[in-house]
Amino acid sequence: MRQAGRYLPQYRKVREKTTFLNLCKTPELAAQVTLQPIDLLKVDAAIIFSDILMVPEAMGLTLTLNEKEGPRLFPTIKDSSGVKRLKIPKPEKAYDFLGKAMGLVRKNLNGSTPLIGFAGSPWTLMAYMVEGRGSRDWCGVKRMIYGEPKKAHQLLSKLADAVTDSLNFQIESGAQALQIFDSWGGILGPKEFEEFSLAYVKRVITGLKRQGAPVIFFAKGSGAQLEKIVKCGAQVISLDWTVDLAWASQKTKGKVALQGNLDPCILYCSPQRIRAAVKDTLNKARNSSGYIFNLGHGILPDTPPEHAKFLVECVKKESEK
Ligand code: 1CP
Repeated sequence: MRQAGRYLPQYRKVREKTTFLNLCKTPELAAQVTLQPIDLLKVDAAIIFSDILMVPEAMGLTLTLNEKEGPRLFPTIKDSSGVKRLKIPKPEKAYDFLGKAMGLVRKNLNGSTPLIGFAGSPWTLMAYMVEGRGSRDWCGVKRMIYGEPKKAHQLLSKLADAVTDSLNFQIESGAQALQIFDSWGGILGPKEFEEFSLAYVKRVITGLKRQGAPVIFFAKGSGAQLEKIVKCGAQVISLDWTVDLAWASQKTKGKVALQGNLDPCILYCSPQRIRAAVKDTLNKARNSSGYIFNLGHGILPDTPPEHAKFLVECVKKESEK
């Protein structure tokens, strides 16, 4: 989960010389930082270095990213004319850099490690496009779904098409699994989650030409909706640490595999503490129908890299037992 990033000195070295957007859009550099955690941590999968906000940018919004403020999108979507102005990008053109970076990564990995492609869920992208940035309470986007649901559905429908196209393009470019990040589904009530998030995730998954590639759905903060989420069409459900994996295994047995769900803050602690948390997580997942160890959310920028390395070694050792 954000395994390439600022906590790695090797990433910071590449990033010092260029902007984040330039890094994403220069295939050689994007490939280089994608491969760093494979070499340094020995993780079992590569995830292409990009960002979920590349799709809104390709649809016509301006994306900026500065270190202190995080990403910004403008103009924000306020009304139907804002929705109408959004383009459905032609993936070969809009994400040419991404396709090339994936080609380079696949060539370098030479079959040894699988490559994951990804996108934000339509709902999570809509939240950023209406607010223009990450938000504490997401009032603007909530006002739209409660007050002007028709407008929200117009936007989500367009986003579902753009996300489907982006993921299909990534499959064609070499992705061997796809992950859909619904980072902000958890701010919604159960009914709204189904109507504004899950319905569009289902639509995206239905539109995929997967060619056997499994789909992983990351349901941040939405553990309470697990029974509905199981039916979204994904082969794997990725959970955060607020969900008990033993409970989730029981609910999903025979239906989907699970991924997750260690709190990334564990990585601030001692190796002993990390090992205990890994053992506990693996133990809770032992009755699931397939399991992929992961963090429950993105690795934090001040994580000691040697702790991340220890985590990977520990997971490999403990899961052999
Ligand atoms: O300054 C820097 O160098 C930029 C920091 C950074 C990085 C390393 C951003 C800005 N994005 C990324 C890469 C990234 N983003 C990856 C790379 C692959 C990997 O995992 O190694 C992935 C998969 C993402 C996905 C992403 N971007 C999500 C979904 C997952 C999640 O964390 O919930 C989200 C919500 C974003 C938006 C985003 N991009 C960047 C930041 C700081 C944020 C969060 C902004 C916020 O909500 O406040």
